[in-house]
Amino acid sequence: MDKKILVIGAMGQIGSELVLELRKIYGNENVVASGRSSKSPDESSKEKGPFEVIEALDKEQIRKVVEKYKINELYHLAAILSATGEKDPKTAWTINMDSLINVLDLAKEYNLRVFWPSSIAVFGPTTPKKAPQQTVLEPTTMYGITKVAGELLCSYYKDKFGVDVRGLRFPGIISYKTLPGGGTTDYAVEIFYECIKKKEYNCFVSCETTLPMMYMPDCIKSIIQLMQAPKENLKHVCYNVAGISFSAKELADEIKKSISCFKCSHEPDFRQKIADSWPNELDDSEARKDWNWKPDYDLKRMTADMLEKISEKLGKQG
Ligand code: AKB
Repeated sequence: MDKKILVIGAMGQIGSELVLELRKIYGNENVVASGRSSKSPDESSKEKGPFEVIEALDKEQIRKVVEKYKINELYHLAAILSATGEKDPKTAWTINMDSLINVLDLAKEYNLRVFWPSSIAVFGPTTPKKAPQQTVLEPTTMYGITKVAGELLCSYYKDKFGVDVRGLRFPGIISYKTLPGGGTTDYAVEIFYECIKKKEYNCFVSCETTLPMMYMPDCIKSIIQLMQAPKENLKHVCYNVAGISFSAKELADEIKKSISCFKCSHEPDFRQKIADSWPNELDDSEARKDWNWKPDYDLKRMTADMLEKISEKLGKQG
């Protein structure tokens, strides 16, 4: 059957790049992008294919689009991330959970295959620092709580109603096209912009803070591969996927190899506590075994590409 795809949250960091890739694979007209507002900083998703305004808390609005385009696959990317979630935990709970249950209900009704991103935020201080696939999930952030509850909800809909829902526990995602918004791992993107613009960056986590990260091309590849995998190969609803783990200092040092005058200082704020509660690394052996996952980018390759692309974007030479 031909895919008819809807992406909710298409204007965000992952959505803006995922829509382009899905349109390349499945055809522009078969991928409907959607965002909360018709006014968006990124016009490219609208120019090349269908675009609809969707507020993910409004189930009937999603239903109308599912019916209009005869959607059979839905990517639900709209969410409040960890740092913003700590400022307004109740709103984070409402947006993350109510939108997910809306999507899962519609998936049950219209037989949709669903992609939903989980996160390393499902882990907490009691998780081993190299987080296994199956381990203790005791997060200390509201965002993490919504991701654990979301994983359980996805499993419930899969087991009870047969919904084909698939998820990935993403590390911090590094990219240059669309900025991340409100996450703890955002420093790993900000550092590149500040380096190109000012040759200095005051990082909001300590130099030894080490977190799992992933470059956007690997993130997009992991989503596409998971969604194309035969259903019978998938043993978990949400898989650990690893990319690159490095400390803030290791990242700054790698940048200095290209821009020797770059200076990185550290002034930890409330996000340090969130970062400290997360693992340093992910064990993604189950993803490798079940659907052949393997990332392409290491720290060196990712850093070189980010510096080149952001210099181009800002019209400066590194
Ligand atoms: C965040 O920092 O909140 C996100 C995440 C790791 O899910 N980037």
